[in-house]
Amino acid sequence: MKPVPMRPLDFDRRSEAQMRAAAQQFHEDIRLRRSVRHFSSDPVPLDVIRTCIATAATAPSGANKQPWTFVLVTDPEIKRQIQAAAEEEEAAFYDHRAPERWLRDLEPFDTNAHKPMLSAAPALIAVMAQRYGSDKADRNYYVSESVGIAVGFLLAALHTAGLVSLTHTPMPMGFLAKILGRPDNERAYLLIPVGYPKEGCQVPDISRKSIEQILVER
Ligand code: IYR
Repeated sequence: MKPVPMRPLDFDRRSEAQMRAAAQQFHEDIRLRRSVRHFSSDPVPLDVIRTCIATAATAPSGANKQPWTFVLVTDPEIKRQIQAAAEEEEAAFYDHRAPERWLRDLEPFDTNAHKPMLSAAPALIAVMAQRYGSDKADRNYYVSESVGIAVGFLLAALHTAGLVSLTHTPMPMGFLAKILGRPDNERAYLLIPVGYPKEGCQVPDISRKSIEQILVER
């Protein structure tokens, strides 16, 4: 293998005051992001979503394999098929698959097997993780870590652009690759409805853990 050519890093060192202000501003903005379950059907500018997906694709990944595909779904008939298949899995989850404790933990979130947001939201992004590349010998590494980081970038980009989203994980998600006609190396990782909140949209009044609860310094 020949070494990758190197080039200078594009980096402007900021003053500490600039760093503090930038860190604080990003925190103040991203803390307002919430998972939204009630979507308006207003159309969204798809070029904005494409730019957010391009942002996701700047994420670091194992050996720079970029083991992800983002399927942007806006076709009402495909959204309807996805909703029907997701609701079938979710019905089994809420009816008998989920252990008692799991259902109790979900109670504050007012979730159930009905997923109208999958048709109502103007766009769905199906995030696919590539288990391997062009063939099985073309290995990918740290796939779930890599795709998870890319999704973090995506959620932040969507929020920054002024859109709301939901990280939806119907289980199992095998139906997605099938409906979307994805190749065998791809597995559905997350399904993300994107759009505007429905008028009067409510979200659970929950808080995040404090910095003292989550930060250990040594
Ligand atoms: N996938 C189900 C259940 C669900 C599970 C967890 I963990 C959540 O944080 C939310 C929902 C559903 O989408 O309803």
